[in-house]
Amino acid sequence: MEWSGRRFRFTFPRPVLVMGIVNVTPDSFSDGGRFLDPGAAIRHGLALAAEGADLLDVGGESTRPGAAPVSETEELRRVIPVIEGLAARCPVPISVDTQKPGVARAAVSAGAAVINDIAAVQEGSAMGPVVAETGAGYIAMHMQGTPGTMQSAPHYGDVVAEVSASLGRRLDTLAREGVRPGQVALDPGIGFGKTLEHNLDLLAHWAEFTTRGRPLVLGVSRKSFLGALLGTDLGDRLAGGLACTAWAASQGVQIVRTHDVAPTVQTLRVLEALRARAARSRST
Ligand code: YH5
Repeated sequence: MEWSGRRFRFTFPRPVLVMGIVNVTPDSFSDGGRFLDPGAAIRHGLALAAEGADLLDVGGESTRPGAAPVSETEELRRVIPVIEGLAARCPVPISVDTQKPGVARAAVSAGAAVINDIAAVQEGSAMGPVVAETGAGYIAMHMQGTPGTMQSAPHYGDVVAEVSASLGRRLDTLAREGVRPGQVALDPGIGFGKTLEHNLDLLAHWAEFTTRGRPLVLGVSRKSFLGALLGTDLGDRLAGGLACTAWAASQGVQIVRTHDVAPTVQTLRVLEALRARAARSRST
């Protein structure tokens, strides 16, 4: 299996890729706006790459439940200088976390290799043609509702079957719009229009998503469901996130999106050593 675009190529099987989060928002849950200054965001991205990030995900719109939408002009003002700065200084592919086709197009012009779209399954998404025309990689994430409404009353019959079917329909639509399947990675969208039980079902049955034949992205870093499970604040969810990473790695995941690159890299290195060892005969 391969995931590639005009500026990048990853061939699987290979060790799980780590995508480091670079927030450029004043109201971000986790970083409290520390990186609104482009210079600080660029330094943070470079530090994550030095910790072993394989991709850097730059986002300028908070998607916390109920967060106010950001105008296209403001989102461009936040992310473009950071993408330009990182692309000039850093060899790892950059993704742009945006729902807006205009921001995605400008981000690719500024050097981004991947479009990370949390609104991929929204009715009337206009992102497909941008992915087709730019040749960028694409992460299609599932969300029920919109960030403004998604946590009010998430509802599914069979959450795993419905999320998988929704991602499958998105793959079909993208193909009709001229996107190569090899450009696309899929993300069940942990925390996006899901209750705690829905999130646990998606993780517990993660292996079912591997049947789509596309790389899978896991995003659990510091999320509320970990707080609900553990009774911990934002600053105390790392171990919970690493447990999810280890579980997903055992079930089949290709990309893990995280704020905490160094501990995630360490976790995955140990898992990889164990996986390689288990495939061999025992020493005597
Ligand atoms: C994702 O899962 N998530 S932004 C609330 C938090 C902490 C973190 C309550 N973009 C994903 O990270 N893109 C976001 O604490 C994403 N997959 C992909 N592909 C939300 C986020 C967060 C929200």
